[in-house]
Amino acid sequence: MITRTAFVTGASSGFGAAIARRLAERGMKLILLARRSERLQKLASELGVPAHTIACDIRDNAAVKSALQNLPAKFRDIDILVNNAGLALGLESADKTDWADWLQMIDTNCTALAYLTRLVVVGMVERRRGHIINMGSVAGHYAYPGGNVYGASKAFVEQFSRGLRADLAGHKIRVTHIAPGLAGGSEFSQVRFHGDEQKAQAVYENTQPLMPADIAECVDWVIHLPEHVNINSIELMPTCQAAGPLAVHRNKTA
Ligand code: NDP
Ligand code: 8X3
Repeated sequence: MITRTAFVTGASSGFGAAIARRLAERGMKLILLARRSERLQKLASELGVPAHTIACDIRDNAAVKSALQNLPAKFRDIDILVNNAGLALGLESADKTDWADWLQMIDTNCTALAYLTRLVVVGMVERRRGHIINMGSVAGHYAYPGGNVYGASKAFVEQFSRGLRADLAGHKIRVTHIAPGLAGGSEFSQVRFHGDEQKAQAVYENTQPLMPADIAECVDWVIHLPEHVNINSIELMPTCQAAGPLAVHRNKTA
């Protein structure tokens, strides 16, 4: 049996690390990308399958291209690309937000994801084999105060996934978009609130959020369905979460 190769971005933490562990349990070879090298090395040493690490900023096009061109031979044929690296920064309303945060979200969640996909999909088309899994968010479906550019970046991920489906359906390449809701067990909120632990923890207070293993379960499921089955999109939330009503602003009465 051919051992498949999966490329997981954002593997140093949260969803990405859980996905890597799950796919390693399935015996896949892994390519792991994130900025924090030590974390990747540690994870790679624990997986028990061949793993190649790429420690770089995914926004650095030249570094990403060079890393792909220099993949060791046994990792070159990428079967599964999990575009998971991403982040939210800030929860301020549009008039108060930090422009640098907006740019970083767009560069990471949209531009870098599209660039890596553009590079990897060429080989998939040549081999007529592959599965691209893109990590979106419920924030791309439902607007909430302060979600502005983060939500828009995740809406990009969903529409890009649809576009890829349209392009790749004839090449035996599957594309799946996964949109999780409130999820703990990762660094997402610490990153969003720039290291403010109190604010980060408040997000999960008195809830039972999704956990990274729940997302890994979805990835594992869509990959292991028969190859003629393509799950286009999954939206999942913890049971304690649901989409809220439309917002109506009412003027205060005296
Ligand atoms: P984490 O912060 O735990 O993980 C994010 C991962 O992305 C890390 O491995 C980080 O690695 C990597 N990353 C971020 N920026 C870069 C960069 N510039 N270059 C390379 N790697 C980068 O969060 P989650 O696991 O929760 O998030 C994973 C994905 O899931 C994200 O796309 C997020 O938007 C999405 N998501 C999260 C939800 C949640 O509530 N947690 C819900 C819905 C979607 P490093 O810092 O080492 O570079
Ligand atoms: C993460 C979920 O609701 O914080 O994408 O935007 S949310």
